[in-house]
Amino acid sequence: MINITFPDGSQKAYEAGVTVEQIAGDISSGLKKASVAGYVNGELYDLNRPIEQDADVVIITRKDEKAFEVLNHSAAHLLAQAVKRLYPKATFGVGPAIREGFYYDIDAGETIREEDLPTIEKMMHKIASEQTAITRREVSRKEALAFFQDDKYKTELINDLPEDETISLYNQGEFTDLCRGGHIGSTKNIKHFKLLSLAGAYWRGDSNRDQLQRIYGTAWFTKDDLQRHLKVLEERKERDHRKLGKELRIFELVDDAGKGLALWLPNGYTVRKVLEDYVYKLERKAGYKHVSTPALGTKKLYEISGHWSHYRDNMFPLMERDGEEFVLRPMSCPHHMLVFKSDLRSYRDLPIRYAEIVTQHRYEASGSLTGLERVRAMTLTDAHLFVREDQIKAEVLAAYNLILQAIHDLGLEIEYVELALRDKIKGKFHDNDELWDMAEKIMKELLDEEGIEYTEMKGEAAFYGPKIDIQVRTAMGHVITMSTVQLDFLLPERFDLSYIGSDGEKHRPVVIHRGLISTWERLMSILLEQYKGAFPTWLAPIQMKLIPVNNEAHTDYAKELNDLFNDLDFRSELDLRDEKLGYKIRDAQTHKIPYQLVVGDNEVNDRLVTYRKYGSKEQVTVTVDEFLALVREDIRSKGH
Ligand code: TSB
Ligand code: ZN
Repeated sequence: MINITFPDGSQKAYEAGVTVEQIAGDISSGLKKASVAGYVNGELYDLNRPIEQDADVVIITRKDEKAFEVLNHSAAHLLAQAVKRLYPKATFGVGPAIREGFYYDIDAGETIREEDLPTIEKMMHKIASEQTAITRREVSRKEALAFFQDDKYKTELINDLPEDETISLYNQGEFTDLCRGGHIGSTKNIKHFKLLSLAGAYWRGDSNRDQLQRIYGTAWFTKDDLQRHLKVLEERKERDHRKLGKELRIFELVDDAGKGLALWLPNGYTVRKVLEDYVYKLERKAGYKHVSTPALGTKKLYEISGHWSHYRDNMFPLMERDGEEFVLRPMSCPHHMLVFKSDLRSYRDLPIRYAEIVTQHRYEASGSLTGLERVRAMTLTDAHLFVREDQIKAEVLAAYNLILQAIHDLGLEIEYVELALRDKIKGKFHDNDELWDMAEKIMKELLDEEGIEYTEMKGEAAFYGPKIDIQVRTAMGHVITMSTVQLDFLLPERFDLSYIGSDGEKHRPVVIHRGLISTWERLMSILLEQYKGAFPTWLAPIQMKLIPVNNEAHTDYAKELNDLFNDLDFRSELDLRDEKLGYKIRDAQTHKIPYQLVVGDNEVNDRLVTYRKYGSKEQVTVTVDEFLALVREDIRSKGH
């Protein structure tokens, strides 16, 4: 007999070999039905895995988040089994559960197409209806290697497992997978699922290795939950910045221009210009000085900074002409170091904050490029702050708070704050442990002192130091970095920067790298998705559209208004196209223009404005002055 202890402290004796499912059933039949897996002494256990010794047991039911993960992980196995039946030559990479579903990386031996997904899904349903038990078996490393001897991916995974790791195989019918578990007991429990999409994925995320095909799907416990989720996905598609960017004529990505090299169209450029003015003013007020430096630099500059040895994979290849070597810059920090060095500095001059809206180029893997979200040519709202050691915390905090203000002004929401630290991967980070320890300690202390909640991410630091990254969630559901504050003791040393202290001696400043609101590219992708393309008035490319009811009778007055609005720095346009009124109104509507002004007899005769605000059905008639006042207030408040 073994002793089972429950979360409330109560205990009960069972025969050794009892399962979580039996224990749940012993408590109530309802619990048995709702149970999905269990924690046995903290380890995830399948419902049907025997418990052999005394244990603390927590039953995981459908309501728990973990249950969703278990279900989706089992759905990934079901997908692999179905693919194997349809493509007998298929081998598999990894197939985990993810936030809203699952995926499996597949080498099918031939190309799977989007149109094949329904067939695969049908096969999954067929296998599910076979009601096969999903069972676990622990094996030795030797057995595991023998079992997967013809499968190079699984063989590599097995060889990479730590020596003391228990290796387990999961079996369902003719299909067996290398897997830690847990799983859902039987294929019959996987009923409500859908395959969603197909993408390319490199084996182990390494662009030098095999390209596999990744099938994404999602599985739920009830039909209703699945339907609801599919609806959310549909709505998200409507928000996809790639779709909106095209419809609203914000940007284009054209093959002949180059992958990840976006063309900004007039509407997009206008928003960008407004944002640029906004950033310039915000930074000036906060004590930043603006500089401008070239997009091209010498190779030597990047050798000094360390980019050449740590960041070269992300850089476009070297250019050479008449014995001179150039690189297209991936970052502006080296230039800003030189700007700092261009003069003698005293402790009284610090902090010095150099800001620049920087166009830079990075060679991102082609598979990772996503609309405007991840591109190869980008313009960053960048700054480098040169500070004394006693100023570090105050300046990091002030930079962080300025970021919060900008994010608030833009109406965006932070998903979470991440503290990106180094790990021991060779070559990726500079190797002065002392500087790393110091920088990481300061960042942690600061976040703790300020009560800022954060998630630590090892291995995500910049090569020169730790970063506080502010993360947002995109409409498609992935989390990306919006803003960043980074602490750097390395570049000041490499560039031999100094200032004269109050003691008359030379001292080394510290550098804080700061990205305010990301790059225009990434920011635009986030804004489009956040606002579904309906920009608040202060950002809207066109703020008001004037539409005369009758081109002959009403044009003069409409033109007069349009001139007045433009003179007052509003972005106003007059629609004089030879089209029907209804068409023009619909057109202004599809372009999500904040104010739509229809000019007819009434407006002309009484010198009035009749407007309709985007998103409202109501037509409002006011005097010109009233209209100006309300638009001014709308712009001033940034729509808040
Ligand atoms: C902040 N040297 C620092 C700078 O001083 C730097 O470049 N940091 S960074 O590498 O983290 O990049 C800054 C920001 O640029 C990121 O936080 C992210 O918002 C944005 N960004 C990075 N890569 C891309 C890309 N490929 N496409 C669009 N935006 C990007
Ligand atoms: Zn920098």
